[in-house]
Amino acid sequence: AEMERTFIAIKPDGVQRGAEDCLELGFKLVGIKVVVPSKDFAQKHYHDLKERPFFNGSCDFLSSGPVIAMVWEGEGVIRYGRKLIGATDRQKSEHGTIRGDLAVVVGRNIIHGSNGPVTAKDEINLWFKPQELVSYTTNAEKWIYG
Ligand code: DAT
Repeated sequence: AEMERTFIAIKPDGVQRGAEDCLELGFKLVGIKVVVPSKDFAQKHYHDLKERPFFNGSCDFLSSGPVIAMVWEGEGVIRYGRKLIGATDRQKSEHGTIRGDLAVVVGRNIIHGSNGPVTAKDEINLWFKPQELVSYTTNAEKWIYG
């Protein structure tokens, strides 16, 4: 598989509930920062949902407090990240997923993860400047990738 990068964010409810350490991926963290997104910024992040009835509410919510924004790197990291996060609606999330275990209602679901390579690229560009991302090799990589 291709080495890829995904954008993951702990949303304001996840930060307030102390879920910031709930991500234990065997992947490489290449960018992280704490931001309070403006409403305008949240609208850019959720632009795909512009026509949906919950668009405004989702943007208000995302901009309501600190978000922990991250970029993770590895083979298959986009799909694996989504799997670990669980379904949008907590009721449809499996046990052992972050949303399945921690979320209660659909609009308050703790965490965001890019849903594919195109959105991952867009979201990383929106949230991070290139110089905020690092490239490095971990000692574990030769064991992980062979
Ligand atoms: P995801 O966050 O799983 O990628 P999405 O992109 O479809 O899901 O929606 C983005 C956010 O919008 C989601 O995390 C919570 C909110 N949302 C989605 N569907 C909703 C609904 N039916 N009612 C209320 N909020 C919703």
